[in-house]
Amino acid sequence: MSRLLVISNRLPFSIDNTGDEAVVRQSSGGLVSAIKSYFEKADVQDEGFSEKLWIGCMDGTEEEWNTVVQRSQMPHEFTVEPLFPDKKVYDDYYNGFSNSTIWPLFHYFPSLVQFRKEHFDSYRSINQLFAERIIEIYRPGDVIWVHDYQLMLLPQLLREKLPDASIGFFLHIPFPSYELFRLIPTKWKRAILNGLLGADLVGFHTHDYVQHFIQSCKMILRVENQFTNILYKGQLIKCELFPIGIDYAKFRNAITDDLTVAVATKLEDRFYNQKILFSVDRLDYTKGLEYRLDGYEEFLNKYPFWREKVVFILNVVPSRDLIPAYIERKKMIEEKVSTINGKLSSLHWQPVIYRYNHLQFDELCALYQVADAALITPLRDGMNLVAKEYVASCIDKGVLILSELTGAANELSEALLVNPTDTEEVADAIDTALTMHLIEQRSRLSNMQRRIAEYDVQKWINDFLTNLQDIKAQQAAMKAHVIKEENIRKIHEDFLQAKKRCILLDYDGTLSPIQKLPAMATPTNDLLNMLHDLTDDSRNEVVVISGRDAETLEKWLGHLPVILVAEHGAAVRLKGEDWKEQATMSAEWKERIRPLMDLFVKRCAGSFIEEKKSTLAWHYRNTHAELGFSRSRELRNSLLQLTANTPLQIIDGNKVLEVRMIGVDKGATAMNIYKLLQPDFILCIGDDTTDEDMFRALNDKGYTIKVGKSNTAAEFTILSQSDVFPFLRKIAENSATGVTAR
Ligand code: GDG
Repeated sequence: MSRLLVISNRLPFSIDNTGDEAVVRQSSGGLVSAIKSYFEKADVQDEGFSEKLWIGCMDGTEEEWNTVVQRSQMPHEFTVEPLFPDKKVYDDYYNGFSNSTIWPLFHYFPSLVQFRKEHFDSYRSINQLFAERIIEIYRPGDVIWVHDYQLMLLPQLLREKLPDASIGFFLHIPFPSYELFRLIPTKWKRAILNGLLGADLVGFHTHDYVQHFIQSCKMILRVENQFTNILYKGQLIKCELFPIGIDYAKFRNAITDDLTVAVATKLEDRFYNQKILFSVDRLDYTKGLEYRLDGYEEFLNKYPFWREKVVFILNVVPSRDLIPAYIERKKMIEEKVSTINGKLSSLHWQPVIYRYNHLQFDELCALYQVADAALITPLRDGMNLVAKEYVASCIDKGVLILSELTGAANELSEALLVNPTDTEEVADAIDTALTMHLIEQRSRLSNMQRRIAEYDVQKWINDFLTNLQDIKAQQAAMKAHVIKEENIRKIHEDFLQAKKRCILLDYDGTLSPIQKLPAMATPTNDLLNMLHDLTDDSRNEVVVISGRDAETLEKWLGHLPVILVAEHGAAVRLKGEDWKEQATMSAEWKERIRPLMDLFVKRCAGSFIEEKKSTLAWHYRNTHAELGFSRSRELRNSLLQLTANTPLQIIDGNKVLEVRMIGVDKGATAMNIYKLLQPDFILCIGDDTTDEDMFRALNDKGYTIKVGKSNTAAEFTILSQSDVFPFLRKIAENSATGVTAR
């Protein structure tokens, strides 16, 4: 049975040195809450894992850890693998790149972002440290699940050493829009995307984050995607949304838990004649605490009726208190609390009760249960578990006021959704919440509770792991098509036995790599020599079948004894003969099509028209990736209208739209050549969508091979254009052997 390796920056504990003896303390935070509940609850056997390991950093030294562990109770549900990085490197990685670059940028605070090379270098070193330890621990069959923004380089570092491993990655914070992501220096942003694409499955909280990530990959790495699948370095990678859930049962069970009931009763007694407004967050500028306080102050000013009848319990949990932006924030919040309390308190009433501390679980649940409303108003939040935990804890009353800028707002639509910076809207929402009829409160709560109960943390984890398994299965199915040594051997055998062989080869993307401009794809000497070797054997007929015009093919390959097919079959040059056009066409139609293509060249910078004898092509490979694609769809629609009821067809190629006469395609042309030559061996290789016609026509007659991974009618695939040459070389060598043997 396989093991589950969960990797996160920190382990879910810290060493507390404040007492007489150092002890291990549980830490709080969204990621820890989720994974810990899963680990504590899940029956190891049910989950299909023989063991669960949690790998993460610990502060202090290994010796301290060993001493503390002996004294403290460690979890028995999972095995802990602590890492002890160098303090300075860790500081630059954690307080530096992770929390002073990625965190502010991904939460839309570009003004707080620092770009420092030494921070990024340390980020890379710590990711490398994780990679080394995981590679040591890894056993084939293990499932590796990497968590969060501190470890975005790790999946690729693992992939390089463990090419077959199942690697999942989940980002707990937002993935920002491309406009923000592109602010990162080029080398680093490429490294981050490349790092993440080392995973088989990349998970996010919301659809928007998935789309932002795919857009950045397309714009920066120029990768291709099919819906939420990305093809990268020959690997299929799935990007999917998995909105994180909570341990619903744990919060429901707390309702009857003695300790929690005792705290809740005390709170109710203390505030028996007051409504309770509650919030709990880590201290973080993303949580919008100053705006929240402004909104509350505005509420007390706009609705003075509520003075002395409401109290706001604001619990802030210490976090990242070495980073200046956090220290400043704490000061600002504390000043604001003092101002509100100073201005509005009476002898019997204090409007804000502020705590800067960690709450025990029973205290947290009791506060959730007694609060008449929760005020959860981050300026940005990947998801926000507090909102879900509050809803889960409500018994027969409670209103959630939630920022629309949290991931949770997508699922909790019955909350009072507010823009956190709009203090008047927040003030009004507090009033609406506190005056809402109980029937309405319960109806809103029960809808949200049903949803949260259904997709709890257990479902979230299972869903992620099942998707990871599925994508591995899809990759395996795709790999089945990838040509293997045994297939190549069989092709060689058939080739050597054949008396008449026909080898049909597409040019761009097959014999020659795709270039920025068509004119740059001139054949190399190696290619010419290889074609020459192939044609040296009189049993071989080599056909270069291309979308290029006859003039270019003649210039580049005309001296070789090969059959040349130009413009997908519009013109053919048999061996030793002149070019023959397959259909006599007037070029008149081009005059109607060209103005439309011209218009699109103007509307899409980087696109250009290629005019061939019987084809007009609009290329968009050098354009802005998304704009180019969307303009190509518009142009295609306009062309379809313009060519309706005419003998013209539109061919959707690889970053090119072509217009030409119906009936001229590589499939029909390949069939004509087949009939003419009557070979007993056929090998056909191509990369483009236009080559699919040829594969379909020849599939039952010989070997068809597609270059690149995507859906194809061909029997085999070769992963990259650079692999075509060695493959053909092998055939050419055997062919030469054949010549010698004759
Ligand atoms: C990140 C993303 C995403 C908080 N204070 C105490 C305490 N907590 C627990 C809460 C909750 C968790 O910590 C906080 O989770 P959030 O989701 O609200 O926020 P982040 O820590 O920023 O989490 C976030 C999350 O990851 C999961 O993917 O939702 O968007 O930023 O579970 O209950 N627990 C206790 N005492 C406290 O004082 N016991």
